Amino acid sequence: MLRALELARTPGVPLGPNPRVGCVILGPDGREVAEGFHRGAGTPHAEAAALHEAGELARGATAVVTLEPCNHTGRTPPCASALAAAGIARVVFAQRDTNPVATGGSGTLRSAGVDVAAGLREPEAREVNAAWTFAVEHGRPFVTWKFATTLDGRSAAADGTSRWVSSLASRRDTHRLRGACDVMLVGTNTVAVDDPELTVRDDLGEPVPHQPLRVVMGERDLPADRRILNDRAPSLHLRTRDPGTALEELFARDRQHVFLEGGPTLAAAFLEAGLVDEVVAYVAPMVLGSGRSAVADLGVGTIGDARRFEVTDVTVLPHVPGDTEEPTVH
Ligand code: AOF
Ligand code: ZN
Repeated sequence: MLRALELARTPGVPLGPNPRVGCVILGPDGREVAEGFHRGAGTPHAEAAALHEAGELARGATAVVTLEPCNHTGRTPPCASALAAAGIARVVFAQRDTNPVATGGSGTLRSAGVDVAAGLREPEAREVNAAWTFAVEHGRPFVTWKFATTLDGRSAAADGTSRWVSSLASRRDTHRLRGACDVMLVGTNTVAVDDPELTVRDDLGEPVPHQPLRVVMGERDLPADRRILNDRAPSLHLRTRDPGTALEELFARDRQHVFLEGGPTLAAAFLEAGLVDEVVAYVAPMVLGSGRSAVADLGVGTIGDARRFEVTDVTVLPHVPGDTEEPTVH
């Protein structure tokens, strides 16, 4: 299973709607006879890749898979039946597949006389596909809210200036995090005021190959000259102000991880709806005493009603030589 997990994590697989899955086939003497992993939506599943490599050696063998074999004909045929048809005697998998379209592989395998064991190294397998797992289990994408403030929680000075937010270290960090998501989300107001491009760029400012979908939500029309509508990455305008509706639409489009980069109003809407799952806060070592708050009024009047989170990680972002901006803590 450790080898199957390693296969699932093979670098270079493009981020897409499908989970990353690894599979190892062991002969009757316990030695590996074949292995495979999934290379992205539309390509063979891990089990199919391993069965292909195993050929006749699959007969009487054990398949070790990081995810329960699928039970459906989607972009590819069902793996549960393929494993049984190939003569696999035993399947050991880590994570149960609760994806409604694919679930039920264990039952199909058992009915075909295959011995099935579940749950080996399940936490590691869930971690490989954390966003996919969350989305399948909650029926909506996972939401990471990213924002930057001063020590006193201001995201811009009274005159609207906020240039320190673009410290080189925090910008690099943001691009890294954006690249791991499949949606970047802002409101129409941010697009009107800041006109962000919202692409993932390398240090030379060039867009990287994988670009998350750039999404603007809000009922207002967007002027056609906005950078978010340029052709450097795909973009989408969702004409709703309701966070739940927006997430529903994104889930329907197979999106699993939203990077929320909007301003105070959008942040407040998601927090109020209880739809922020993770927070990435860049805190600059400066105090303004006035200026725009990072979050609009949430209707919290007493401390007991505060929205609370747990600290999981604190990193001091090192100052990049030559950068004139202040260092930030992430
Ligand atoms: C994968 N790779 O190795 C396994 C998957 O319609 P499809 O072919 O895109 O199927 C996607 C679903 O199949 C996926 O969400 C998961 O539930 C199941 N198993 N998927 O992409 C694999 N074993
Ligand atoms: Zn499959």
